Amino acid sequence: MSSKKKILFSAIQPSGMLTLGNYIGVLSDLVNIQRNYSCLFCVADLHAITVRRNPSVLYNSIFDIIAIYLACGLDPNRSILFVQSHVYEHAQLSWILNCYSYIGELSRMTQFKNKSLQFSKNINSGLLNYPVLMASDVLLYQTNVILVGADQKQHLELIHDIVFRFNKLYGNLFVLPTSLASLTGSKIMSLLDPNKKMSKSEPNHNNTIFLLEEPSSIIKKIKQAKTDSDQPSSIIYDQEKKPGISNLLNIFSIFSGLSITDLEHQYCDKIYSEFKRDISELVAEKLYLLQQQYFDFRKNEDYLQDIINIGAKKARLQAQITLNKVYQSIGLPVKYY
Ligand code: ATP
Ligand code: LTN
Repeated sequence: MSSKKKILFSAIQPSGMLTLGNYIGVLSDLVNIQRNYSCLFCVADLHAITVRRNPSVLYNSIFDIIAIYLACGLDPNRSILFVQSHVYEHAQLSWILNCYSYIGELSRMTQFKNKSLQFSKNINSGLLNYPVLMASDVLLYQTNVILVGADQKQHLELIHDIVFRFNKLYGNLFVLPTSLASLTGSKIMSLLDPNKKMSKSEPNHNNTIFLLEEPSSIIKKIKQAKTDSDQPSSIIYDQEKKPGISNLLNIFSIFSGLSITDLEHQYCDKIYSEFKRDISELVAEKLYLLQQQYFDFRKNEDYLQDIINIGAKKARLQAQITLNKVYQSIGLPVKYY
């Protein structure tokens, strides 16, 4: 990695089938992003075990995500691609940072509250400490820029609080990261309830487009997506009054490369069904191409394993430098290998 470029970190949990939200949030612009930053891409498997998972499903999802990253243009010679649990320093730093995080601030996190309701029989302390592990992911690499979807804002604020707290006590040890919301910075919303985030753990699959979904099913779901009830129908971006059409305009804009204003002009005298036909065909076609690339990578698990072995080695070299500095600053002896 070139030392002149800023360091960018991004991660995806292997918590289910990836969605269009994940794609637009963090995967759609990887080629450009790698040109501009020194990148680390991580499969956040330790984050995923905050919820009970079937071991073989979890194992396979980790390799699925590696293959998706590659299909989206991640170049392993240019960027570091690794699995979080292979770099032990994440868990070590996380323990230390837990001692600098407060139960009050962690229990106020919206994601913690939502997941506690969703998994009310398993409100484990990993769910509460989840954002501290996320802070460790980022801070270990002296990350300048975090690539995350717009839904992670609250966790980023917590990372800032931890950095300020730690740096105030021990000097400027951690870099204060900023966030890069890819392309539009949009949060992609659920198809049938555009006031809710599109999520892989959503039980009603009609709300979500999965990256590996059949083209015909993608077309059907977009055609059924909730639009707004104003008459006559108008294809105008207005997040508050027209959340359904605005969500589809965001998606259309990313997939077509056209601005939202261009799309509004192009469809000013068209009806919702024509608009939906065009966007659904475009999304289905582009995702079909992505799927072909994905299947090519996914069938060679040995190759994927080689990539993550190399990625973990490179990531550890960087992570150990930061962890040693943390040890020294808080009074723990450093172990030299
Ligand atoms: P879950 O639904 O299980 O909580 P998730 O998809 O929200 O999963 P991750 O897999 O960890 O969580 O998300 C990976 C990245 O994709 C994150 O940076 C997240 O912000 C982004 N992302 C997820 N959903 C959306 C969405 N609807 N719109 C934009 N970005 C998203
Ligand atoms: N919590 C994130 C995934 C994640 C992450 C990270 C994102 C784990 N560690 C570090 C950016 C940086 C989510 O989207 N659910």
